[in-house]
Amino acid sequence: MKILVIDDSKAIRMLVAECVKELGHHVIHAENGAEGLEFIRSNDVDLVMMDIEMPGLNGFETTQAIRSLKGDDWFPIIFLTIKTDDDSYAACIRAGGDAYLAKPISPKRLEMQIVAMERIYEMRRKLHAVQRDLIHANEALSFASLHDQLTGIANRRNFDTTLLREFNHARRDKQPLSLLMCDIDYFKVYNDRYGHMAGDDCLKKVAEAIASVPQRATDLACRYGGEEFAVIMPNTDWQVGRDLAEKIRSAVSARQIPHEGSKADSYVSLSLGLATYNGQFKNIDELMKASDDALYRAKEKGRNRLESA
Ligand code: GH3
Ligand code: MG
Repeated sequence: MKILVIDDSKAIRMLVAECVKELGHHVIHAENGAEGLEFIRSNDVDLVMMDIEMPGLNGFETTQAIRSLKGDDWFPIIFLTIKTDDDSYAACIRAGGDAYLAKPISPKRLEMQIVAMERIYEMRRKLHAVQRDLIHANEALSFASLHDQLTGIANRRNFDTTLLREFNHARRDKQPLSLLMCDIDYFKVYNDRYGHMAGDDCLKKVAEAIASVPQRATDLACRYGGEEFAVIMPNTDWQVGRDLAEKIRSAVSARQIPHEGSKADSYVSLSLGLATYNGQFKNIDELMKASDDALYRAKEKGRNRLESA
């Protein structure tokens, strides 16, 4: 443990340091409350042993300052005091102390007090480790709940909540909102020819290509389902939406993923449908229907192209 000893008496500090070092702990000295507080402000400590009567801040004041500085980051504080009456003991505990040792200090009691505090320290360390693991597990869970396992981009659930939120923003702020639906051409044929594993690999590359185009933090590329992708583009008008959609189509073509069974191109290609909300749709279903209809037209017209509403 890293033990901070705050006492204006050098003799006491030396005595404590000797005992503590023998137990294999690291000791830091501070001559007064202000110096101890300064150390704690920028360093981690595991245990504080502190005199009560000191020039400047006394032990109680220093303890209160430490507790308010550290908030939930608790560590034990042991007072070293000549006052052993009940009132002094109560004052120690009320001030935020955890134990006290009477002066003159008995090395044996000091040692045992540290052993007892070490047990609490160890429990606290384990608790922190479990807490850290829980935080990581929570982060991983929340990422998994919003991202597609295969491609790593946003999933359908993420799409649904984001589209609804952005639609409401667009309606309230009277801003455009573009929604692009993308579908891989002849993907069933691709799977049949190259196998399901190669199909999965293709989906990953296509997702990466699609997600590489939109640059704004508010844009969201999603795997809508199967071999269908969607891109939500808030504050994006029809013309800019079209430019981005064309860039997405080119980005996928540029990956040059061979697709011998496709009648649209010799490489994997996308058909895309864009719709831009400008106040004309009552809800997201109408916006989605408009981009779906545009996608359908792109398929009808021969695939590997963009159609927009
Ligand atoms: P179109 O050009 O009209 O879009 O035809 P298509 O073959 O792409 O469309 P269709 O809906 O007929 O077939 C989609 C295929 O996508 C069928 C399905 O097996 C495949 N697919 C969907 N999800 C996955 C997946 O996660 N992995 C793989 N490998 N294939 C998938
Ligand atoms: Mg398809």
